[in-house]
Amino acid sequence: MTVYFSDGQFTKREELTISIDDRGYYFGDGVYEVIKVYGGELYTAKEHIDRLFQSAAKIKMTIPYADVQIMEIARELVKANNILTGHIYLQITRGSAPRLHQFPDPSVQPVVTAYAVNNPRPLEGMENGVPVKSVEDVRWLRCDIKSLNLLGNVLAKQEAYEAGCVEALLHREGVVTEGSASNMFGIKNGTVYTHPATNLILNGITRQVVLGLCKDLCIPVVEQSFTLDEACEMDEFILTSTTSEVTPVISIDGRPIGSGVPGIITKKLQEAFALQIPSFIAGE
Ligand code: PSZ
Repeated sequence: MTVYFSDGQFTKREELTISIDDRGYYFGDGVYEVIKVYGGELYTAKEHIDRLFQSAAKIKMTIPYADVQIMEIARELVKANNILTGHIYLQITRGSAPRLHQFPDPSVQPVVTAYAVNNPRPLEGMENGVPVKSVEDVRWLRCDIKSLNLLGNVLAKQEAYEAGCVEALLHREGVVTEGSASNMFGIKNGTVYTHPATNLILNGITRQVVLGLCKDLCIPVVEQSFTLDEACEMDEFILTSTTSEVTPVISIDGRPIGSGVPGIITKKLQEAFALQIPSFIAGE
């Protein structure tokens, strides 16, 4: 039995109801987070919950819970669903009210929904690397908000999939921003380059972990944007996300990166990443 959290309580999936008037449904008017679970433990949960509150504040929405309560809901879902390796999905919409663009009356409470699923680590992609396709980034200018409005991301991901790639490498007029659901890093002559955490990207929690690992490993980092042409000339390329961890990118638009196989710095970062996840089990 799958246990969800909805409307202030834990509910069976079959018994969960969402209103037709939910603003998430009409407008994508809400924010969300995905938190990874390793060995039954939440990973970087505080960072994700802090970002959830920041996203909510940026869209002028007040979450009807304290951060510790959100953490407790996430923990409870892990327990109730026996999650070992998987993730929590948590979303908050501006509530349910007749369809008008302007905010509803303050008495309308935001709707918090969450669930947990088992989901194995994507070891094949992490080991062998993945191809990406460049796609024009046509999203709005507040990509720093983890908003439910994902049409730009969805269309980009689909375009990549149709080209046989697993991720879209987004660029604004030739300047690389991020992936449709990941952050992008290039490595050239031993230095790691990635787009700075501005309004044009989501400042990924995994991105921040990887930047910390670079520091620990004395790998120089430059948080500066680079072009699509420069991306193709990198020695190594990486994408990161909560579920993809550190995944090597082996080609862009069919052009191999470096020698077309995961590189040395990529492997170093993957190793360091694996060592800091809770309950790390070698080879899992
Ligand atoms: O399961 C999945 O496919 C997931 S879980 C998280 C994501 C995808 N993506 C998060 C994300 C994103 O949507 C965009 C546009 N940029 C960067 C990221 C990476 O953020 P973190 O590392 O916090 O997951």
